[in-house]
Amino acid sequence: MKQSHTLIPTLRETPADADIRSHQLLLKAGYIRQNASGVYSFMPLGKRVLQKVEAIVREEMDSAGAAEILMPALQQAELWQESGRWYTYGPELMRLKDRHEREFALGATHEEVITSLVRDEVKSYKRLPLTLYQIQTKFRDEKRPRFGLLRGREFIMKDAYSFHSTQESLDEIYQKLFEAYTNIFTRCGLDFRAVIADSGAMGGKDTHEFMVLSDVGEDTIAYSDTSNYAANIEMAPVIADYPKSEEEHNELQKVETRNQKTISDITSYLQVGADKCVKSLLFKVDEKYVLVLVRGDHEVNDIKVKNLFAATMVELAGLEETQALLSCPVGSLGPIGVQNVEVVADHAVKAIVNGVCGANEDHYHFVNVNPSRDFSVSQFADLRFIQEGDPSPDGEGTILFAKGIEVGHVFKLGTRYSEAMNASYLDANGRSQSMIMGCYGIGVSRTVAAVAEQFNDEKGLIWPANLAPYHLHLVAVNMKDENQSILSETLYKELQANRFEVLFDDRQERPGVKFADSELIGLPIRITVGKRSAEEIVEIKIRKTGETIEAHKDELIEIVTELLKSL
Ligand code: 9G3
Repeated sequence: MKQSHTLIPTLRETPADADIRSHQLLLKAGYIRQNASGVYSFMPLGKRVLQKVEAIVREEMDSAGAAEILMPALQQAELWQESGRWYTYGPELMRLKDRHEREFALGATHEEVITSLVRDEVKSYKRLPLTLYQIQTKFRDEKRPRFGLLRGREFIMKDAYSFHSTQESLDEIYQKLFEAYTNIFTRCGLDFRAVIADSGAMGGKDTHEFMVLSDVGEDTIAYSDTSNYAANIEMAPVIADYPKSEEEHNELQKVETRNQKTISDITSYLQVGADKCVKSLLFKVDEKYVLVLVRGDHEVNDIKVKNLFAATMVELAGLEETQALLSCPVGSLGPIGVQNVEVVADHAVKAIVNGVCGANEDHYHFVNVNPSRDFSVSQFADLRFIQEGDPSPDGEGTILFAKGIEVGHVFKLGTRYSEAMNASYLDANGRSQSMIMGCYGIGVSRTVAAVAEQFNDEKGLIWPANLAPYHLHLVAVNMKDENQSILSETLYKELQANRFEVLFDDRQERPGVKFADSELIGLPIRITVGKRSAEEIVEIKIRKTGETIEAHKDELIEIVTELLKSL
């Protein structure tokens, strides 16, 4: 492709409103342009990278035995009403009406559509298992779109859905697609981990997220420093045991703690460690209120609270709700003497001896609190976030944290959608059974941004060879110089005849601009036709290392073929 024919609008300045490196560079190098908040156009270079990622995804999904389809983005409201999600999703689900006032959703995901498709076409167990996938645009009206392609409101997803007559069959396809995902992200050159994720009420044994390690990631991964255990921090169970201290149980006392509100106020005012404090938080769990207790140096994991009660909604009670229910401010909450709410506690609370907790009275706390003696809980459970230094849940090593970008997510759905939407088949005995389902997503446009985030330097992007928009950047320093224009045109033809993808910078631009653009765009190899073109000598430069080689045009193909193998 000649640059004088395409559109690569590189910027001299780094865009001010782009907060992370990949977003800055994809804009600055002319790969994407923003249309609206969270809505982007892929420019020629960006579109080619997107296609390279899609090609890898297709190869791996096809070899895993999945069949590609394409479903509509326009989805009838009736389907979402059948699954019930028309009513449970809020403004994030984009909705519209057609000219007849019929209601539609813009597809945020396709469980409803695929289930309605398969229930109409598959009636017998003989047609199962079946795995279908698509690569398609999704719409989610994110509250805070940010970081460019990492969190957009319109994005490209590969979403796959599998249908089974047995759990074993689902387990088998899940494993096969798990491996396909591993291949996909490995071929993209990404540093990723498959982490145990929270699947909501199912308790996490049924879902994994594929996380690219990155400081700009929104998710936190808890991983073992010795084994390959890795889990989304929301999911990671805590197996720490808490040694009970032998000290005497002193007499409970109520002390005045005027204006001491937070755990840190209390620990410094009463000179006790946070690990001796009982932190009490009031949560609204669906329609009821629950007082959740954790040790002062721990944090409540609301996902674990949600899973404990198999709730659909869990949120911290507001100040006025708290005041109304327990007639005291949040800073004085405690479990002692609480009547009208259920109290649950994290295991660590059980081991507290002579601790401190709120007295449910403004400006007062209790000291010498001993859980078994001074208050009762409906149950002790694992309710806290895992922390760095905790033992790894697989019993090997200790936990460290890392930030991750979620690029893939695989679920064992069970019959959640097939039951709600009557997707059933006749089994070998002629009995009607609900199909067992799995679903598997990859953020394709998000993966492009994750690669850009992982591969760049201060000059610009550095694409791995198999994802780069073109393999070679052929740059003629001065197209007015006859030797240079003849040699570069010849090379352009020869390289393409040898099946290299070549971007030819044939513009009438100053050399400095051409070289700066080349570093910014980030193709793996640059071939410069310059001052030694009369001797038919060119300069080869490797973008990743900066290394340059001078070579005669006749050895160019061989050298470049060899170099690309390791880039
Ligand atoms: C919605 C909206 C946002 C959503 C969903 C539905 C996330 C929604 C979860 C999934 C599950 C899997 C198939 C591919 C892999 C992921 N955000 N999810 O269902 F209406 Cl507005 O998408 N779907």
